[in-house]
Amino acid sequence: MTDEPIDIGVLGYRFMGKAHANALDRLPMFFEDAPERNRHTVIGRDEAALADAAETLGFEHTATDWRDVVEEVDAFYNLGPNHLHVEPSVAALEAGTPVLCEKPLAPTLAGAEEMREAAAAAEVPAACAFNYRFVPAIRYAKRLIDAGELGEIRQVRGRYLQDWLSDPEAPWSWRNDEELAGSGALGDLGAHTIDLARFLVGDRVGEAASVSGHLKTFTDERPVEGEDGETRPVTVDDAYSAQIEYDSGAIATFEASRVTEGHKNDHTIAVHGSAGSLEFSLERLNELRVMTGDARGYETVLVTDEDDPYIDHWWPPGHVIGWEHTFVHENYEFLTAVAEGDDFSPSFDDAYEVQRVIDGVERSDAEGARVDLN
Ligand code: SOE
Repeated sequence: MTDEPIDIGVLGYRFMGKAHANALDRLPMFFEDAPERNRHTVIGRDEAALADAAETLGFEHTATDWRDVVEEVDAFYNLGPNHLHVEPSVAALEAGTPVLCEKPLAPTLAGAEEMREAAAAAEVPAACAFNYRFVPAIRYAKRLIDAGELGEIRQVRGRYLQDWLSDPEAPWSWRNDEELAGSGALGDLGAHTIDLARFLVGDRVGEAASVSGHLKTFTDERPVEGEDGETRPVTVDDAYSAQIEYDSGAIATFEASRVTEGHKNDHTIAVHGSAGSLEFSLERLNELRVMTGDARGYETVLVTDEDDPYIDHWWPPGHVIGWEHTFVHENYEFLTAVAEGDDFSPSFDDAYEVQRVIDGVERSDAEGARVDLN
């Protein structure tokens, strides 16, 4: 256990940078037993934007090269685009610096393997920021499943639907490029669902044993922002669907899309067993629909009681929490693992298992057939 404040270096300061900086800012007031931490250095390329970000997000220093930071801090947050996940994270781990890396772990399975091996050699916490594991209702669902309330797990059904790329004129970004992102909706959104299923039922169904998948791109090129008339090709999926069979014989059906009109950030997962079912929706993240025992239908449980996961840190029952709170819970657990030298889950090993399924979906789509993952 270290008593010195944990100096944190963060690569990236936009969407995820703000989500994690906000989480760090909440810890003193709501998680009094969280390890002392310090927003030490924020890393980026544009010095002017970086200076603004440092002030807005509360960082003491700025840097334009992660190589100057990863050995100087006590924890390295890699919140950069997917193509920047491998090299900086491996360098930090080789320097003995714990890492929190945004999902998906890497654009490719080979890159994920390199990160997993560096984490195994480093023996410090190496986390992948699958933040939906830190929703109280998801933790409540895992308690029910682990207690056997659903019986033998047979099916998982998950989908993650967004609409921000529905407009073919929505500008091109790194998320549309296979070299930079690895995949589209599959890795960006599907990774969350694949991991969440593994978190909820992995102990009972084992790992994914086979997968068949399909990738679809509806818009093949997109305009480059600020470059009148210039377009770039879209080389990743707008949508994917997949069917998985786990070691136990349980099956899963997953899909995700970034072109589903009318769905903003619609992540749902359902688990069905021999003795019951449960369903979760991110759009109603304080609730869990549960059917167990002799119930004749689903019951909606409001997961905001003081003995529900994390809720005692926040407000009285019924004073609901939101998306941003999952990052507070995740940062609390990660920094506690860093301070106490404990393991952290979801780890790079967990994230590698997600990447194995992503790679399987890509191979199945390319081959037009189901593929074994073992
Ligand atoms: C995509 O728009 C995205 O930001 C994902 O990258 C995040 O992981 C998800 O939580 C919200 O949507």
